[in-house]
Amino acid sequence: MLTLHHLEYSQSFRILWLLEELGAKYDLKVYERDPKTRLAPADYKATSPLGTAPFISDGDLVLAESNAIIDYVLDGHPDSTLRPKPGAADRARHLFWFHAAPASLMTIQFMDGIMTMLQTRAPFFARPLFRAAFSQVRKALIEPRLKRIFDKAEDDLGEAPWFGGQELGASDIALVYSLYAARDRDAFKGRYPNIEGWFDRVEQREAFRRAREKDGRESITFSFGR
Ligand SMILES: N[C@@H](CCC(=O)N[C@@H](CS)C(=O)NCC(=O)O)C(=O)O
Repeated sequence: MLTLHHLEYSQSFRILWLLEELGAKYDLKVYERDPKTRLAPADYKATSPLGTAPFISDGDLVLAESNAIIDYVLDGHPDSTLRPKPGAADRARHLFWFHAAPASLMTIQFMDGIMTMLQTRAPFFARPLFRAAFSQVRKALIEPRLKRIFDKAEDDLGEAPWFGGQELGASDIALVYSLYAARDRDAFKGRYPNIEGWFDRVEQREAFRRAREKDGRESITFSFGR
């Protein structure tokens, strides 16, 4: 039986939602973050191949990396519509958003998070210097890149309801954590109506609601400022 090792407030929420969408049979093990470091606890780090969340175990297999897990799980559900097949109209759109999620969007958000962390953890007297330097980097690199991604998301969701195209896809699941993280920081309000509509559609899905219930936390995402 496949076991999802789910770390609270983490990217492993994607896999929880995926498994619920598929109606898959699985065991769920939920781990709390270390109260001091806010990282994964020691027993999680000891078993996860990269020390990160998510990871799954399935018999002798232990697998990390969200998108590798999504592909592995979907290989076991060949009739699922979550991955448009080669040649399908939505195939390229699926590939783009499925890969943009970790490669372009998450990377930038992670850099931004690290800067927030450095800013809040720097010695008090050094904080203004950090803030000034990071503000430059945010203006020159982080904000324009995020804007390009969100503008494209807004355009694409004007053409079809899901990142996967006409149907919910694995790309929607791959993007969910990043988009909630951005929404938690007020990235969309009033300026991105199609993205806001996507959140409404996501939250109407029974499987998403079940995943939220099993997760049991007040928010999906982790805040680096916490
Ligand atoms: N590229 C990886 C990123 C994994 C990752 O950074 N996960 C975070 C959770 S949001 C984590 O494990 N944080 C806790 C820690 O580093 O101890 C994936 O998509 O699975």
